[in-house]
Amino acid sequence: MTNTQFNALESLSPVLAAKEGAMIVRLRELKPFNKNAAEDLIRQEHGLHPDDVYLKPGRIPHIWCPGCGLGVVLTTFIDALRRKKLPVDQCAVVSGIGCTGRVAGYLDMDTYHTTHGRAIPFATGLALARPDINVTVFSGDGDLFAIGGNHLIHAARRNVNIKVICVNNFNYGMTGGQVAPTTPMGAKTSTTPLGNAEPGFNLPYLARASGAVYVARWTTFHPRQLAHSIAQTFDKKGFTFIEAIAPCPTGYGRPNKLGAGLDEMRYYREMSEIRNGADPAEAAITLKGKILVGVFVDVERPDFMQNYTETILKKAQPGGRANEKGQAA
Ligand SMILES: Cc1ncc(C[n+]2csc(CCOP(=O)(O)OP(=O)(O)O)c2C)c(N)n1
Ligand code: SF4
Repeated sequence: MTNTQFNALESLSPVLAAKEGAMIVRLRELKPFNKNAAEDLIRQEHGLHPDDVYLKPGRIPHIWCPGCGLGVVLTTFIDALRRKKLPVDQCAVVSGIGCTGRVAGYLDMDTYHTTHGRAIPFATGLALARPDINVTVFSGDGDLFAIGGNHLIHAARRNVNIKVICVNNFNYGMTGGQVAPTTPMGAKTSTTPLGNAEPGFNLPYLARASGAVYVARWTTFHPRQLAHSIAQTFDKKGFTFIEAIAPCPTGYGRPNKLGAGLDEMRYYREMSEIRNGADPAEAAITLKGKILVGVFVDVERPDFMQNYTETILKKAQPGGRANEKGQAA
């Protein structure tokens, strides 16, 4: 029930509204959005920030908790767009569900907030239909590697031309800090109060083994390197994967006594070791161990579109099978 509906009910029957009010979730209504009017207002109040041209000012303030690392990752993405001078009408961002999935709602370009785990199949369709635009998938570790894990490995195997940015905060942030496939063994979450009994995925190793042509990992303590990596992926053809480790003081920091968001960031600074070119097999994350960061993989191989064109499309043309041994044209 929206606030307007609730207020109408309250004016008709305060008793019923009070009774219902305890049970009904009241949704925050989004004000009608006029970008020009919003920008004018911002200009009058404090002037436009250079990033504002990439954001929907009417959608701010965002929903993220104080100290959350998501704002840093979003800023590095904008930084990369600016460095590459990529026009927003040549970009699309697809995200799944979760705190990270909210990124799609804040960017002022073609963005799609899809269902949980389905950002990659959605982006695959988009990338195949519009090979001329830059398609980025922005989603959480739970979204991409739990419910969406199968989609990710197959898109990497096919080398579909999409750029994946996975924000890894080691838990399901949005739904209450449950254990995720990235939670390090021994770490506490709301569903593993005694410690996680399972090892977490090594995301760069998994992405590389599945076929990604570019694989990097940075933390929010490395915004410049992260922005540089994101910009590099814009120039690559094929499936690229960047893991951005980000503090989630609410879901992960609290049970693991990592302190506030800034303390968690300090922790990542202390624990990170930059090793560009390292074998992703060595990049597993343990509870107290070092966190390898850097660009681990940067290779070339034909992307899905090229393979599909060579293998099927060309042969499907009249006379296209003439060169096949023993086959009539
Ligand atoms: C099919 C389905 N299952 C479960 C959910 C509930 N759900 C919403 S977000 C989420 C986890 C998100 O975790 P992650 O992708 O790590 O993102 P974060 O919130 O940490 O950024 C879950 C399980 C859902 N929305 N849809
Ligand atoms: S729950 Fe975690 S990931 Fe979600 S907004 Fe809060 S700090 Fe960020």
